[in-house]
Amino acid sequence: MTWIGWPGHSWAETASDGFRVIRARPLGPGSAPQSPTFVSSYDGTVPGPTLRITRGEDLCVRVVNDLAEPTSVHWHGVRLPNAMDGVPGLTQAPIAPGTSFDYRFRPPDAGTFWYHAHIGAQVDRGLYAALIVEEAQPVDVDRGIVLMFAVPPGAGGSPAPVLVNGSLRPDVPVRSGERLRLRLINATTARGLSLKLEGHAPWVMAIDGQPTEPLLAREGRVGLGPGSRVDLFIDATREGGTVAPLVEGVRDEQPVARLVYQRGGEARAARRSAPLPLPPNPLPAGIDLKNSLKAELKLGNARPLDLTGTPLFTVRRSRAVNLGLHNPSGQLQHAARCRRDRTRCLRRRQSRQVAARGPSAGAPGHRNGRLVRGGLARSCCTLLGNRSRPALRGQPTDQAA
Ligand SMILES: [Cu+2]
Repeated sequence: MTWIGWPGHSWAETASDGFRVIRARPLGPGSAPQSPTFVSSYDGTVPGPTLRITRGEDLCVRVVNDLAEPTSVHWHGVRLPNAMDGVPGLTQAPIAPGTSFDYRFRPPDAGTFWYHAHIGAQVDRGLYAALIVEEAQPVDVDRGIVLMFAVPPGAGGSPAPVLVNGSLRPDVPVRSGERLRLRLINATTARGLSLKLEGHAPWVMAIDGQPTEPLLAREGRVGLGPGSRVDLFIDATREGGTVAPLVEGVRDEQPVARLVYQRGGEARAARRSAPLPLPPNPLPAGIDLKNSLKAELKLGNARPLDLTGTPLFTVRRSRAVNLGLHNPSGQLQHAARCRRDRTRCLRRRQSRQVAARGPSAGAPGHRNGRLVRGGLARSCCTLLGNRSRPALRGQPTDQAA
């Protein structure tokens, strides 16, 4: 699989000890921001450089802080040692201006992840980028494309505009006949997305970095909660010179990007056969519910998280936790996320229904978190070997339930 560069992406510099160096720095007049609203960046672009490794390799990143304020980096969705999780004041000291911090870990899972600053609103100001862990085995696609969705800070309008890879309504060049792997990343902190690619029938291949049985997204529509990722396979069946809009929203659809077929290609009448599932990651297939710890959590209004306070519960490593998530508001849906661990929704729906509502609405499989509409939802979280404090994080989204 080859990667065709995207404006704004760059490759990180490598230090003599093999660490890739990433600089958190202000986005000055000399840099090339695609949106004037971002003020910070990794290496001068928003999003920052896409990091790619193959499963089984160590990720070695030296984050240099060239900002005037402290920062730290969180690796969203990756199961990793506690000390690498990037939560200032809990898992590490903040990286002071003019200093650096070395992150080194071996992600156990292949998939689509992302990294971002973990202090205040730095992520919304431009400190985010993609982390791709490639499968060790070849995957049957011609090309991979990362699409990161964000809302520019201070954006007005209802709904606020959605940027794709830092740009407003960019064109994504494609060739007739190729099978693409689209890695969609919702890099917003509070905006759920409902995305639809006109004229194509995407296969949903992975959700939150974990492979799922390939399933056709009904009407080409997929849902992504804040922070979520979906991997799609798309057969580019149209002829050269045509365009296919990618739209966002359910009632008020707005175009956020376009697939632009390069000229000269012939349309493919037949789609390729259904893809094989992506190779599995090392996660347990079953959950021991009988011996699980039952806990309930009420999702209240957003308030500062006291990471050093009394834990919600304490549980032996590897024991399953059967967690009821209660959203009393009935109005807003909440995004709940289990950090450094995976959760699994207990109420399975038929895949056809799942496709109709978008895959993140309740597809079976391991996830980072889920959206909780008014009422009670139940998720199961198995602590898979982090001798640490996985954090549950919930916040209201800006979508009505
Ligand atoms: Cu995150």
